[in-house]
Amino acid sequence: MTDTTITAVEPYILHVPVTGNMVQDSTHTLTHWGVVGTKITTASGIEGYGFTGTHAHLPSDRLITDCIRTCYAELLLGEDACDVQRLWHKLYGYPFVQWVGRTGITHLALAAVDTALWDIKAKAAEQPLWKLLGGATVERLEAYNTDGGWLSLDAQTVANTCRKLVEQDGYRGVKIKIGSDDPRADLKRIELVRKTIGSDPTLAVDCNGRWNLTTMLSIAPRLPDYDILWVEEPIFYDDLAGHVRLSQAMATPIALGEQLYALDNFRDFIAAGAVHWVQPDMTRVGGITEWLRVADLALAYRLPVVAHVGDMGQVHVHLSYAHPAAARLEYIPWIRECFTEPIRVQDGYYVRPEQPGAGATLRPDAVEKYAKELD
Ligand code: 0YR
Ligand code: MG
Repeated sequence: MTDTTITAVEPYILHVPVTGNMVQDSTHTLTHWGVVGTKITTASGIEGYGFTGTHAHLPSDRLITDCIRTCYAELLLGEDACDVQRLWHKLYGYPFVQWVGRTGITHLALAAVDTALWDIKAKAAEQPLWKLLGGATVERLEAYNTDGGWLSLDAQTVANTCRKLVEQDGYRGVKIKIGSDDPRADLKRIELVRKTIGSDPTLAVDCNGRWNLTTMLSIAPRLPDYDILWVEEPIFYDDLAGHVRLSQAMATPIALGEQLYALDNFRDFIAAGAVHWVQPDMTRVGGITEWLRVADLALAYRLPVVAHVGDMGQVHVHLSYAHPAAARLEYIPWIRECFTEPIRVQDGYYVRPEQPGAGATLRPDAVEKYAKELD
């Protein structure tokens, strides 16, 4: 048996430039994606990697690595990395840490650790994670592309880029950002994109929590004209009652989940009928362990799961191939070059990974190029 006793926990921070060096949605402006995580070494020499995703703001990224270094590491050293479920609860339930953060920073840190543990478990089993989780439940996992739809691009550029994505690159679906100060301008943007890509490809829109119920209700009746697959984060992330009212009043389905931290939050939204496309992100919900619970919950309600890719798909491709509720997966290519097995989309479908592990193993040259100091 491979000795997977944990001997070292070493956090890291990488800042990797985004496409075109700057993108905006209604709520965020970013120049880099933060790959903030940890390497975990075991007695046998197997190294696990796991990370969360941030908007590459060094002071807040360091809160995450500090949590791993100063609180979680001592709970992990000497433990068997393969006891993933037990260790998740040991860390999550650690009273001192839970007191200061049942969600937020501590949860992003937990996601990095949990992923590294799953990575070790899969490497020890010499299997890609999707295989360890029980095998692929679909032949091909559809990818949809978000990287052409930024709010920082003018409507014509978005429309042209989306046309290229579907006509040349083979995507069957795209997502564009909305949520500007002028909702009528957003409607024009949606109209132009739909006209440009034609009626076949799916078109989703993402408001990133920016609008209120009144604004959203004012444009909702127009959305069916453009055959919108879903409206994502239409109003503020935690407004459960607002989402319930919106889902009763709007014909277009609602997608959300990238800002929800725990199984309990998903239970509330799902049970209330406030979400149709369930979008857990393993980098936010405390890792793979909790993501699988959320996906099981969605399955119990027969709702489709479309992970939000805070990991840019590196790990979610494994989870989505393995989980029967997963319906498709977002694609954004920003951090591919950091990994020994970068995600790949061919003819609109994700290529199934082959390397043992969870897909998070860093290339040394990427670390060299993008690493930031922890102090
Ligand atoms: C960039 N995907 C999202 C990015 C993305 C955000 O701000 O973080 O747009 O997370 O909403 O669906
Ligand atoms: Mg989103």
